[in-house]
Amino acid sequence: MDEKWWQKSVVYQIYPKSFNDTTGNGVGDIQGIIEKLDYLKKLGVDVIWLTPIYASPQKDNGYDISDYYAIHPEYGTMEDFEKLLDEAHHREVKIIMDIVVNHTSTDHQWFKESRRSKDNPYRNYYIWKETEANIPPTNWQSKFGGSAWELDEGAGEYYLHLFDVTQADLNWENEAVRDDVYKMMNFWLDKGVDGFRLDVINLISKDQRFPDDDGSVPPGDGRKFYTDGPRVHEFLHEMNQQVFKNRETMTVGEMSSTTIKDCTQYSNPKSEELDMTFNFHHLKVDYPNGEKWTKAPFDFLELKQILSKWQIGMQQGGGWNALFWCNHDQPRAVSRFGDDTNYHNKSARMLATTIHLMQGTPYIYQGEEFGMTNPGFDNIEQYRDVESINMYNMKKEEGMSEEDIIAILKEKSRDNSRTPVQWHDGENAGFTEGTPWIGLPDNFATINAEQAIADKESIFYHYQTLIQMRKEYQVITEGSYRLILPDDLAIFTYVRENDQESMLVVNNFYAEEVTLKLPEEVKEQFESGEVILSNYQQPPTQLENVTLRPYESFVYYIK
Ligand code: TEU
Repeated sequence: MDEKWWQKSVVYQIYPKSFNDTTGNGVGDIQGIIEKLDYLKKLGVDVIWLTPIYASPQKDNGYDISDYYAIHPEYGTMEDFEKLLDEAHHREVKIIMDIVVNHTSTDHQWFKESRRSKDNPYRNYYIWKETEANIPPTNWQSKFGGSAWELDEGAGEYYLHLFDVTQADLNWENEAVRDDVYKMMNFWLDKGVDGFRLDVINLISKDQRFPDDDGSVPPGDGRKFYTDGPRVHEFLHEMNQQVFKNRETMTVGEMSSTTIKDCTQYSNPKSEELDMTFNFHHLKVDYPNGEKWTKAPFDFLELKQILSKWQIGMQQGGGWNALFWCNHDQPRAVSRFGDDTNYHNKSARMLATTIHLMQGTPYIYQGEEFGMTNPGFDNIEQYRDVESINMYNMKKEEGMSEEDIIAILKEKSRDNSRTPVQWHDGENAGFTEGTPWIGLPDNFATINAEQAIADKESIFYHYQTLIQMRKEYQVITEGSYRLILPDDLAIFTYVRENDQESMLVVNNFYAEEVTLKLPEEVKEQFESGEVILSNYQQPPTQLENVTLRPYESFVYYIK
């Protein structure tokens, strides 16, 4: 295997707005990130992924960019950013930027020009359609609710926005758009950034017929006409040739509602598109019938099945997975798949082991390394996210009770992961000396970074160990993957294997004790193996009828 540096790396995602505020304005900033680099170095991560820090009206916290070449003033200056790059590189930590090129903010100069007139040179930078009698050009729905088309009175036409109405989709059919995007990406790479996370990059190519969705394939919101669309592989190959080729970059594409087939193509080095892909299928196991806005437990068997299918499928197709439980759009992992109250430490460590020992590049979302939880906001006033607020209004209109809506938001809102990082038990958890832009859960008194560093048994050190293991054990990078006990209702266990080494990973996903009944051949294989990781102080010493304790997790290894 021709190994790439990012195959042995672990990435740490920073959502700057909620990371660390040094100015007292209640919003995190670049200097705040610099302050915490030594902390990240102690954790051992190799790469930082910064969510968007470009100039933006912040309707979607920076995913609505108004100037790709400028830093959002609340976060600091270009000098601050250059300092961050230097300081990170000095510590051998790389930085990848989040690039949002499916859409721009409607405050972007291109859009301002575009809406002016039909013969403006920028008109064709976006997707404009004329229709009769105030009916949107298609029945496509925005991901944040409502029609994906907005009538611009001045322009006299509709423009497409798959996300918020202030996030207008760029027209990738237009070569000038593509050239401008590549130029901008080269600008950041020339500055020294180490790569990109590409926001919803599999949505950039739309079916140019713009048909109505007849609903024959759920969810019938139009996505089948632009997800992994007709020219997406062509565009990404072109981007690769014009931007990434002959550089040591790392690129990860965020793929919405995608397929294994497409993701192997995006990330197989032979196609020369991207290095790896995020997909979200394993994070829809608590969306009954595909519906996010419900309150539901997660389907454990489905979770195992999906993760395993992607492990095997991507390996077979020569692709590469990004591994993750959480990001800034997802609820906190320990609250969602673990027990954030009674088994906080055990379940968070168990979840970390489960995902980190798979094949791919693991991502840690800020605060996950010491088990930050959902805040449990029970009043709509506490929510900030545009998607959550839209949903609240829509459900209200549909007649759902306040109580039911809040119960859903408490579990599903994107704000769950956007609360400030809990650094210590002091005021505002050490995030800001001002008023934080979004509230914090009370549990920062006990769940915080300082406490985690002081406790040798903490979640933090468990992550630190997992990061080191990836460097030490080649089998984690290149080994095959085999799911054991696929039908077991509580245990997620798998084997990783290469010519020299084997690893047996065992995880109890529940608070009840359960007997581990491994197949004979697995027990034999690991009979003289040793435990190299565990979340209990005394892990089992053999594999015959072991009773797993609540959220118990351990790893057997044999060479
Ligand atoms: O998210 C894309 C996306 O489709 C989501 O995960 C989205 O949050 C979900 O569908 C809502 O239910 C990316 C960014 O990560 C997200 O923060 C942005 O809001 C979005 O793109 C638009 O740029």
